[in-house]
Amino acid sequence: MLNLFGRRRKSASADGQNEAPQGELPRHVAIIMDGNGRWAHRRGLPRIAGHHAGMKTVREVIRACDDFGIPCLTLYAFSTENWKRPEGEVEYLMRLPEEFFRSEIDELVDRGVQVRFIGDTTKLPTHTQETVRRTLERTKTNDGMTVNFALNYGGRAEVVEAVRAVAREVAAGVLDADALDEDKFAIHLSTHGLPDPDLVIRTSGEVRLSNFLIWQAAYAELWFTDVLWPDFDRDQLRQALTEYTGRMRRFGGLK
Ligand code: V07
Repeated sequence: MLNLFGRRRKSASADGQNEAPQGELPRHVAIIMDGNGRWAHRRGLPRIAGHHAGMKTVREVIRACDDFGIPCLTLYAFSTENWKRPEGEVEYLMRLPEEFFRSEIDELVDRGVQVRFIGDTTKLPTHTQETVRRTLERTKTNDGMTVNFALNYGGRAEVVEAVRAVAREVAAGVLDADALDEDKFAIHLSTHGLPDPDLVIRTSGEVRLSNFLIWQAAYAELWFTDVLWPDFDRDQLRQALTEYTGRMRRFGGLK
């Protein structure tokens, strides 16, 4: 059902499935989607089967965030380190954006989701870049939640790129080096226009940031789970959010 703004209304389902935890929700959730390979291995399946299952979780988590009213979600889909994986696996991963586009774009548009990308997409195969372009094109006028895919992303590389941009401004005489501050610096990051992540989630038991949003996550709450990414679902997300709102209540006003 469409509301006055032509957007689909969030329907409160009878089973409470769509209900967000009470309290101050994060404005931006960022997720390191780890454990696809291990999930597949445990089932005697090839790693790519894990990535495929992981893509279904991406769909479910976007739906859940939209239903809960989380305005922004960033997903670490491919890191600059991931090129070191076997060639066949990388090739498969580079097809996932197309597959996702094919099966999900209508629902994303219907929900008013705006898709963005961070990372150096110019180094991706042409067919992947083409999907990135089409996805941006199809969702650019949407005014619902933002889903930000990190593709060929590395936090340090992003910071270095921003430093380069600042250095160019200083060299060109448009910026006084002493006038540089955190806000003026952050303008040059690829997340410009998005709020900093309030909550970073990592699945599959690793307790590290692994070069993900290192500048932006400076004040983020961190939540780790042993659940493998393909097994992550709405209920785990709700758990993470419930813990987040609890922490906010306890530290209310002090942060
Ligand atoms: C990828 C599935 C999720 C688990 C982590 C790694 C594998 C969704 C996308 C995607 C990318 C662009 C886009 C829409 C969806 C994706 C890669 C890997 C490279 F516009 N999942 N997913 N891209 N995995």
